[in-house]
Amino acid sequence: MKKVLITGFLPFAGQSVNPSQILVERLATLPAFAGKIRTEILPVSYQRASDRVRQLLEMDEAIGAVLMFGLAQKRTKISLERTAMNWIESGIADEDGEKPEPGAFSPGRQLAYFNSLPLLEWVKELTVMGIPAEVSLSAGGYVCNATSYAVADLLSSDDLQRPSLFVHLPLFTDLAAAGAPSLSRALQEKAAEFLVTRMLGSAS
Ligand code: PCA
Repeated sequence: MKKVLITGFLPFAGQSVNPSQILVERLATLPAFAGKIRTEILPVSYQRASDRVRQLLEMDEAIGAVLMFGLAQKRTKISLERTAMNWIESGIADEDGEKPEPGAFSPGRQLAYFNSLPLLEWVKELTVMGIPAEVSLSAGGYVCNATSYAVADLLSSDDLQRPSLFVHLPLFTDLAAAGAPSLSRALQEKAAEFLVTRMLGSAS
């Protein structure tokens, strides 16, 4: 049985929590997924996050798919990212103080990867479950996109044809400022479980 590698991110930019970390740590405790998932919380660092996921994928051949979560605090829906771009462009530094000029993350490599998992179907299923969800065309130009790109680029040259998916999450409503974009923790937990199940079904 193939496992799914599931990643979240540590808090960044002075925030005290990252919902992706909380959701991933919760997934690791669920009996339904015991033995089927490997979880990891990544630092919000271009270099260290991509090095770590690469290391995990190279270390563990039982990993058959990768599901990554991160925070997109201006969004109100669970966003399934269609693309992973070979581009960094952000107004803020990462947690190592790196703030590269806009440019390629991996110079000379493919410009972008487009996800061919059935994202629209999954969005429809989530919507039927009462969970606001969407396909998003860009994961932005910061560490989430770069990490997603690093994984897609690595897996593209891998014989195992392992799929990956990046999912951006809104803030939890109970942790967001009044009126700020958010989505309830309960719905985000349900969405995360659904996506793990679908990725387990897609693992190769
Ligand atoms: N969100 C950031 C990086 C870490 C996270 O959770 C992003 O969208 O790039």
